[in-house]
Amino acid sequence: MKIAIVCYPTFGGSGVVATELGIALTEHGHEVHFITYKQPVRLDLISHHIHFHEVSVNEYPLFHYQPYELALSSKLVNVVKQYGIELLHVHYAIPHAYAGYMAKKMLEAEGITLPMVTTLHGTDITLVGNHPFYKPAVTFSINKSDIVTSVSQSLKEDTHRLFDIKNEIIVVPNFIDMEKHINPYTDCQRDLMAEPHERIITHVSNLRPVKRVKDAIEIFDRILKKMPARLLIVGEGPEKEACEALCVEKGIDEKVAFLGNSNEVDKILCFSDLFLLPSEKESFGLAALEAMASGVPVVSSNTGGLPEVNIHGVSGYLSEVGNIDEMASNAISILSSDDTLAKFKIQAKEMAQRFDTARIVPQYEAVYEKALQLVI
Ligand code: GMT
Repeated sequence: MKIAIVCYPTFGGSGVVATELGIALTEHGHEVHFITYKQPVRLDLISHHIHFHEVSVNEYPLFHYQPYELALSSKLVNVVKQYGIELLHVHYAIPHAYAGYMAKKMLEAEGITLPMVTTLHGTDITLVGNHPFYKPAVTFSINKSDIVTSVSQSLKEDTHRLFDIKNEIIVVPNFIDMEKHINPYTDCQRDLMAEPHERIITHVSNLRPVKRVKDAIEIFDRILKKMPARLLIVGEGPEKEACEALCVEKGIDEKVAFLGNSNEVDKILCFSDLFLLPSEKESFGLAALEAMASGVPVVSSNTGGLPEVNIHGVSGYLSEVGNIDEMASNAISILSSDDTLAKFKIQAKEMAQRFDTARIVPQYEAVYEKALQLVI
């Protein structure tokens, strides 16, 4: 099948999932065309079945806001016609489902039928999409999608609660290639980051307020009072400065490393003992799944889709959002004994197996088949 994928090309989970999906689809014999404003960060274009089409928006002084949706829908029309695309899969409703629907209608006027699958990822529904500025357009474009999927049961329920959605929402969870997480590193280079007796605790996110990175620092501070440890914070975002200041204020700044955005998260996870994800909202928590796949237990909040991923008492622990004391005591209970830590590491990996690429990508292929049938 010739599939066009529209996504955000950044480090965000939705872009990562879209990219990994595209790559996996080419391994199943499909031809995939990524259409976005920059080459996705996880895409290295090594296969001739993968194409990347850049959407450019010309600056024009009249425009206070550049019309990206217009450029995207025009690009979609051109790519669909030039390459004979059979199906469009848009990740993240805003503005991709909207632009996709416009492209679909423009093509329809030329006698070309293009089924559109929209995957909802989280903030497009729970944070941004339900703002009155966007809600009518988001509701419209979700309802006009041929098939809608969500990355967790929790996000499906949130979508029905927050929007008047007429069509069925199919849950297709995010996934991880477990084969790539059979630890390929003989030497994790742990000694670059910590002393042998220190536990390594990691947090990976876009450092936005919704991630509650300061809670992660508070949890780490409590762990540090019980055992030697290091905290690695991976990612860039608006909370970074305030978090750095909090570490200085607590006198723990020498124990915390801010590593910035990284394409080598798996290498960092390779030597991590525990992953912290105390988010306010999290439709799925791909970062938690990536940690689990690397055998890193997760202490997280119990918001959104996290309980579907991180299993309490098995792959880690869940607590109410903001319950820093409980999260710290759960972290300490995992980290205090080598045996307990080893048990949680094994169990984290086992729980990640449920989301192996081999199990989930065929679910997307089934969705595509269904979408094709719908428009015949
Ligand atoms: O977490 C973010 O702020 C980024 C956001 C995105 O759109 O890339 O992540 C969302 O989609 C991910 C992939 O499906 C999910 O794993 C994240 O849980 C979800 N984030 C939120 O719901 C806050």
